[in-house]
Amino acid sequence: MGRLIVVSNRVNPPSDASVGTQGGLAMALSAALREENGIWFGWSGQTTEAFTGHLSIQKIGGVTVALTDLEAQDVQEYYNGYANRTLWPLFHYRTDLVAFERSFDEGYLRVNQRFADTLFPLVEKEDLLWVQDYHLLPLASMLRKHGVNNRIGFFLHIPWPAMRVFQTLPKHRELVETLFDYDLLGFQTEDSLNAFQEYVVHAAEGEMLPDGRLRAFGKTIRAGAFPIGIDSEDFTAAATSDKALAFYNLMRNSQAGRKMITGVDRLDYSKGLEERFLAYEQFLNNHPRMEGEVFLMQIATATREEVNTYQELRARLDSLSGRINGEHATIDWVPVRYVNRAYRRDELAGIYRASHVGLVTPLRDGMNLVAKEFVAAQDERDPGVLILSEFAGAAAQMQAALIVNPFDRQAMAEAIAEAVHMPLKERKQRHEDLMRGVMAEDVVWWRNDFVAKLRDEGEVTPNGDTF
Ligand code: GDG
Repeated sequence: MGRLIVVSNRVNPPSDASVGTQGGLAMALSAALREENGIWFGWSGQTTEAFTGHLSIQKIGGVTVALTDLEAQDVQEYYNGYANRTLWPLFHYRTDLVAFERSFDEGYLRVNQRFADTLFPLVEKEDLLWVQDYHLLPLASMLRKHGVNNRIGFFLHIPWPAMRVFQTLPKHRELVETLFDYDLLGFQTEDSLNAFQEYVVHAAEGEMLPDGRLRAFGKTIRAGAFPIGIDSEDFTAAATSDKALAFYNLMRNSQAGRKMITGVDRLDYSKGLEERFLAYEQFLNNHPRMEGEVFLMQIATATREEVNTYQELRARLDSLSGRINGEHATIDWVPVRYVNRAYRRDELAGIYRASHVGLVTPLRDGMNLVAKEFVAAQDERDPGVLILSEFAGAAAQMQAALIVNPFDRQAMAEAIAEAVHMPLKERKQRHEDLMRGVMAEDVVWWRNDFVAKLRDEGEVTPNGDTF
């Protein structure tokens, strides 16, 4: 059996130095790579004066990683540009924030080409390739031009947008055509899968075959929904570790009997943080008796700080949290604790466990792992309540949460009130339901399902057709 080669923008297998900070995805991919003697290929995070194509191959935490440097201009145009200023907002339905610049386009294709050029000499006949996320959409088509005939799969971690939204992207058709050089495309949800199928059928003159395969541009591929999970067992264990317990106690002691409503997000406009703050303010206005009885703990770790939109969002959130605190705080109560620093994973687990309510209210999200982590970290004897946006991919699997429309401020305010007052019996019932799904559909289930489908079905012919 061939090796597994995972390709992603950044490569982050767990090393001893990073224990406690790694996400479940990195853990799950690393485990597969260790088991299958695979390679994790991607950008080192470093820049060089001129691109050399040199690969640094090393073992980190038992995983072989192959890293390439990029030029500063590459990072600017490909990563900060096309990936994070064009595709990210577009795929999250924020056409108002999309920047189309020719240099971004060129940089994106150049970096994908550089990835393909440096990766292809490493590929052996039986290897299976698995490309991750929106940074690398056209990679397979460039590898095919190098004569790589191996199975190549692709998984999109973010939503695939509705057809008319996607069509606002210049050269949308060319981009989709490159996807037909994969053998298997994975989306987070049926919703994203359907949106992609709709584009293929209605905008690319393609067709869906009776067995679900998609045919267009003279090629046939498979596509499916593979909802990603977390490392559920480990996360549950982390929530009762010493470190988590210390954080749990710290939180509970600082709560003074008040109920804690918690949000944990990257500081990103897709996460609906402003709408969440405003809904919480609405809740305080609707329920003045709750003043002094609850507080919002929002952890929002800064990301993509080079991109203006993120700096502007941060400034708006600073001012909004300041305003809510200014209006509602008393000398012994602060309604919003707004924190921009990052915590270790086990510390986060302790914070989730000490929470009475988890607020996960993105405006759009491929999946949202925080929703699953929140559930996994609860004490089943006295579980907190999850409030979840209907626009998070996770909502499809987590209907036992309080599902809300994050654009409806009043409805969110009332969901907060309902969660704060929910009787123990109902909380336990909902949690049991949610926990069953989180444990069964974890990250290993996700990975195994995708890899098995990529490996097992059909022979791949040189022209990319699968029979
Ligand atoms: C993309 C898609 C999809 C957050 N703050 C800290 C911290 N985190 C961790 C969380 C969670 C992860 O970051 C965030 O994952 P999400 O799924 O919520 O969101 P994205 O980063 O946008 O991820 C998303 C995901 O890919 C996987 O496919 O679910 O839809 O957008 O694990 O816990 N971790 C630590 N300290 C923090 O302060 N250690």
